[in-house]
Amino acid sequence: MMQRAERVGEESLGSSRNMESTSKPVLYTYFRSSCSWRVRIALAFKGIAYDQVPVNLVKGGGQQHADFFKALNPMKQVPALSIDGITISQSLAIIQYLDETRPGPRLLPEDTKKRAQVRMISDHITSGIQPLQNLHVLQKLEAEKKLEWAQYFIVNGFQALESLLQQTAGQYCVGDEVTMADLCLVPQVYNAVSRFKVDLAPFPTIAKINNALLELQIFKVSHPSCQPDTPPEP
Ligand SMILES: N[C@@H](CCC(=O)N[C@@H](CS)C(=O)NCC(=O)O)C(=O)O
Repeated sequence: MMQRAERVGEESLGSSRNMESTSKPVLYTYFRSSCSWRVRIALAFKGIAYDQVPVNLVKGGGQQHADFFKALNPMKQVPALSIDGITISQSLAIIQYLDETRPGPRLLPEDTKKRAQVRMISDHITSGIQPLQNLHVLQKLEAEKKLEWAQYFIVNGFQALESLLQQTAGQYCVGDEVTMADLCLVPQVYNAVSRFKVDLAPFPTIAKINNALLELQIFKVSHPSCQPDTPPEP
């Protein structure tokens, strides 16, 4: 029997072929995926209504490997966003598309130096930390090595990030406005603390910015604890 996400995904895929650009975007997402959370925050920031199709990354070997999803993202990773007649994968590409096409406050600042700093911090997290502790990588390691591996690469990345943020931060990662860098920071910290038990005490700047951001509604509504595919509390 077809899995729910697969069935819903195929229905969404079918209907998206007929979608006008005015249809609601469809986000392929997993509640605990830090990369999906980045995009959920961006959608909330821009005030965009959207539908979610959950792609369970662990159930039955992972629904990211299902044919319907491979057709959307051959890399077999969430997120993917179907919007305006195309499907975009890679969270930063999605966020930048939303920023360039939707009105409202910008996630990439006008100022070129600040924009470079936002991209630097975003890339630092999305290229320099998250891929090294992604599910696919950890699945290649012996069970007893996984935690140590993930902690090593997160702590290594956070040590550099702490120094970078000391130069760029105001209230948030770059100055006092929410930017794409903040959308990368909060999910990475959540992942580090909740999943890999990383101690934030050596990273006071990261911790302070993270706490400030978590007070904002856009981070609350997109949080992994309250998504349609979040399992009920045990
Ligand atoms: N660079 C990609 C990374 C996407 C990614 O790694 N997604 C993870 C979840 S956060 C995933 O789908 N992993 C599935 C797997 O490793 O099998 C992005 O920013 O969207």
